Amino acid sequence: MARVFSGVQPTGNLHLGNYLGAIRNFVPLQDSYDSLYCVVDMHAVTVWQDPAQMKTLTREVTAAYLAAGIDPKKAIVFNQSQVAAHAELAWIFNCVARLGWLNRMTQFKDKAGKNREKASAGLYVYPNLMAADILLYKATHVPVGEDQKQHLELAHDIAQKFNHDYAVEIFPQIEPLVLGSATRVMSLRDGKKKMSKSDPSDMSRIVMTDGPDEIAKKIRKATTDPNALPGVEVLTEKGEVPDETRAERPECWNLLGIYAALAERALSDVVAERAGQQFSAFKKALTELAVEQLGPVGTEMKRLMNDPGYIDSVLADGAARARALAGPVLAEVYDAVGFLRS
Ligand code: AQP
Repeated sequence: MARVFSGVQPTGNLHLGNYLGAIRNFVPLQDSYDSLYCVVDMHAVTVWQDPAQMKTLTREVTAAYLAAGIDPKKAIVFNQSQVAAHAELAWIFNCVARLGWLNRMTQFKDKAGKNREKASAGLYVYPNLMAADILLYKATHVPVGEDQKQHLELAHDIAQKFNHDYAVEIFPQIEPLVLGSATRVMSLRDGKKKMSKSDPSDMSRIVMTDGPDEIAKKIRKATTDPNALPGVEVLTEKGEVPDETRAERPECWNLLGIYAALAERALSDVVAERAGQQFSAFKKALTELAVEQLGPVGTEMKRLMNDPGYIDSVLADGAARARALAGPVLAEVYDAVGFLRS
């Protein structure tokens, strides 16, 4: 069976973008793929994390996976730092990836900002660790939001260079699975910025554990423009939003996209239904839908968070199963590299 790997960082503020762009899409895959879903705590510490919060936030991502419908008996659910082979393979990949490749990564540029000299070395080699996460299990399919596509291309290049340099066929081709219609959910305050955990404004994102009142308030206050909702005539023949059209009303298209994704309907269908409507009415409908879809997931997350013993047992079981898969692949890699093992 083909294998899927994906991960989410335990950096708090899990939001609608993480849910629609990644976590929700993991669920159906567990029935058709051998699946590993990781809480990537080693990625999280590439920027400063409060040690007093890390364990809670690791349990929170695990709770989000389970509450969304991931079954830990079918999929392997674990946190990265419990499987040392991730770091071991990442070191090999640090020696395979070229500086020129890493210099092109836009996420490093965004996260390091102007103060590049002060960024951690870990943040710079983050994509190499991500390549190791996937390739340690010879995973071929990686469900992610659109923002991770560049990192996956790099992982693919690392795999191919390793195979080429060591004249082996250890690593497979990697295919990104950018699924659903909300592959890039934007901030509720600024439709040109992606919805993000680290945005200083809480009003920019709907958090997975937000209750009905918080969801209603955030949607009511979401930035919009004074015009009514557009009709299908502005869409392409395939029902897509042309880039120039999106750029004219980014907040409007973001809310329509969120509605379509939550309802699991085609965007063109939603646009046809809502054409000419005022934002006040549309925001009410969007609030109802968001509360209906997210409410049960948030409630279940909170219930699971009250049972840390159970969550830790899921992670321990997942880590043991992950180590059993990772060991032979790392041995194959070390052999190819020529490391002496006694
Ligand atoms: N806005 C988004 N729309 C769609 N998908 C998204 N993802 C993140 N933001 C959006 C997807 O969520 C998965 C897990 O992401 P992560 O935990 O690695 O964190 P991130 O991408 O760093 O998340 P943020 O919110 O963007 O955090 P900060 O603020 O730290 O930059 C990935 O599959 C990602 O594509």
